[in-house]
Amino acid sequence: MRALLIVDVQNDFCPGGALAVPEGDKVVHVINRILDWFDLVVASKDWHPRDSVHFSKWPPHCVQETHGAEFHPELDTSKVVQVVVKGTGNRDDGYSAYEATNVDLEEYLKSKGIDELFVVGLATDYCVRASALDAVRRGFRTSVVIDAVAAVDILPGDGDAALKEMEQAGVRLVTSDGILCRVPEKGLQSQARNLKDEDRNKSQ
Ligand code: VGL
Ligand code: ZN
Repeated sequence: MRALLIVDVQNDFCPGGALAVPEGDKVVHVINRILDWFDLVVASKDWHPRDSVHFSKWPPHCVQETHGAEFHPELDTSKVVQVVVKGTGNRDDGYSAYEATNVDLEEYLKSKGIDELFVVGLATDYCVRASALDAVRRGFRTSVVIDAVAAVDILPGDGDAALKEMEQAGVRLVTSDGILCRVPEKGLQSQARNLKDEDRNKSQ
């Protein structure tokens, strides 16, 4: 059973928000496009109290019950069966959805028979990274959909470095096209090669 984890696709992480990820909103339509492929869809929210030591590192963002903490208005949440909230205490924590305070995400997913998790959302170099690494540690077959994530990139290249780190930890990097074709892209390439070989054999 396969689940999609939508990480922090909230107004404050999108252009115009308090901690905007460059092109953060580009992930929205990609996520909407792949939703139907999953048995279960879960979404996380960064959900901070007004006063948090987390805000000594970051501009205040995703404060509980504010507009900035709401999902992006175009995100299709109709298939989301569980919202998990994290970063809810006055601590610098909650980068991983597995640190959610309203639900034990690992227990929840395992109780639903989920063994395969696809991670999308914001931001590649923080909460997507932490969530995907935690998923691997907890024994889920884990993939990140690389065209459905975007990075803060405080230093240029942070997002790419995070993807590389995740891959080295055992996370598979996939694309939404790859998912919608239901075969990995390498598979497509080798299929194309086989076809060409067949053509050659016929003409010989
Ligand atoms: C995040 C920085 C601070 C994230 C949350 O969702 O990636 N990044 N809080
Ligand atoms: Zn935060």
